[in-house]
Amino acid sequence: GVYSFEDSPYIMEILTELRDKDTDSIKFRKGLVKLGRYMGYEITKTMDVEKVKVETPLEETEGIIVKDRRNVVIITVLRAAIPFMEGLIKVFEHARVGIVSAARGKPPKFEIEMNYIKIPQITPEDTVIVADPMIATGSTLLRVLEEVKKYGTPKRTLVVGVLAAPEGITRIKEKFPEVEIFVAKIDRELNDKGYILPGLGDAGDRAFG
Ligand code: U5P
Repeated sequence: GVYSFEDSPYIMEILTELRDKDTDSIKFRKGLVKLGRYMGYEITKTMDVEKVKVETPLEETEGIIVKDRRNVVIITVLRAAIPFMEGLIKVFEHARVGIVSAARGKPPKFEIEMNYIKIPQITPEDTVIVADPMIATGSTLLRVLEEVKKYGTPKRTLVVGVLAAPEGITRIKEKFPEVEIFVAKIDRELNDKGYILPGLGDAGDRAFG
C-alpha cells in the first residue's frame, strides 16, 4: 500500500512550512523532527497491538501495548533523514538504527554510490522503517532496499518520507511490491534534474546548508 497524510491538517501545516523557501535551516530541521514524530505516531495505527492487564492504584483493568513498536529498525539515509529519524525515534524509542550513505549521480542515470553502510541484524519480528525525506526517482531507495535485504527478512518493510514523486513510487512498487510507502504527500512530478515539483528543494541542503 501507499499512504499519504493529506487529511491530517497539522502534518500538512508542517509540510507547508518546509516547502516555504523563506524557512531557514533551524526551522527546517525542527519541521523534519516534528514530521518524523507525527508520521511515526500515525504509523503506530497500522501496528499489531496486544491486550494486557494493568493495575491502577485502585483496581485491575485492561490495557494494550503496541507490540511492533518494540521491534523497529530505522534505516537512516544520510543526510536529510537525520532530523527525520530523530522524530521517528520519539515514537519508536526502542529502535535499532542503521545508517547508510547514498549519493545520487548525475542525470540521466542517477547512479547511486553507497560509501557507508552500517545496518543491524534484522529478525522476523522486526518492522524496518527506511527513512528518506524525498522519494524522487526512487533510485536511492531501490539501492538501499537491495542492501537492507542482506541483513534479514523482517515482518514489514516501510519506506517513510515527506514527499514522493509518482515516478519514484511506481519504481519502488515494481521492484519491491511488499514494501509499504508512507509519505506526507505525493507531489506532481519530477523536473529534468530529478527534483520533485512543487517539492521543497534539496532537503539535505535546506537542513544543513
Ligand atoms: N532529493 C531532494 N529533493 C528533491 C529530489 C531529491 O532533496 O526534490 C534528494 C533527497 O535527499 C533524496 C534523494 O535522498 O535526492 C532521492 O533521490 P532519488 O534517488 O529518489 O531520485
